[in-house]
Amino acid sequence: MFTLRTSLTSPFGRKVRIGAGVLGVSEQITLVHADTLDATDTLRTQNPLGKIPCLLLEDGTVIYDSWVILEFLQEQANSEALLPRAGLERYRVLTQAKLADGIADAALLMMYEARFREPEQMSRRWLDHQRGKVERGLAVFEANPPEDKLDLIGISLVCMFGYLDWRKPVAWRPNHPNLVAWLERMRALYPIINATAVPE
Ligand SMILES: N[C@@H](CCC(=O)N[C@@H](CS)C(=O)NCC(=O)O)C(=O)O
Repeated sequence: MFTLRTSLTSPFGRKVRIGAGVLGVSEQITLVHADTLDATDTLRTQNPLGKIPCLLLEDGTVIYDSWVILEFLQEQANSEALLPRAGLERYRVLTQAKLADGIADAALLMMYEARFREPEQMSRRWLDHQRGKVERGLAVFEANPPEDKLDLIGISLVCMFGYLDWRKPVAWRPNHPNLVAWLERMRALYPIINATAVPE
C-alpha cells in the first residue's frame, strides 16, 4: 500500500491519480491531503521542496515528483502503458510529456506571482515571459494534436488543460480548436478524466 500526499486540485497530483487508474493500481493508493502553504504540514519533512505529489512507501521510502512516481508505479505494475521502457519512442513520449508539464509549470508560476506578491509588486515582464512558454507550447500541440491515448503525453496534457480551465492564467480555448476537440474526445473515451477533475 502507498500513501499519496496531494491536494485534489494539483495538476501534478492528478497526473498520478490518472496514471494509477490507467495502470490498475488505484486501490493500492490512499490519498492524504497535503497543504503546501502550511509550514506545519508533514509534507515538508517528507519532501524538503514542500511540493506535491509525494508518494510514501510502507518501508519509509519517499518518492516525489509526479514524473518519478509514475515511473515507479509503472514498474510496479510491470507495464509500459504510460511510457515505453526503451527505444526512440520512449524519448519522443518523454519530450512531448515534458512540454505539456512545462506549460503547466509556467501557468503555475503565473498564478504564484499573484498569490505571493502584492498587486503593486507583480512583474508584468515575468508574467509575459511565462505566458510565452504557455503560448508557444500550446501552438506546438495545436499544430500536431496527440493521439487519443492516455499515455504519459495524454495524461500530462489533460492535467495541464484542467489547470488552465480552473485557474485561467490564459484563455486557451478560443485559439486552439484542435486541442479543444481532442480534450472532448478524451473525456468521452476515459471516464477517469472527469472523475479526477477539480471538485466544483
Ligand atoms: N515537477 C513537479 C511539480 C510539482 C509542483 O509544482 N506542485 C505544486 C502544486 S500543483 C506545488 O507543490 N507547489 C508548492 C510549491 O511550489 O511550494 C512534479 O511533477 O511533481
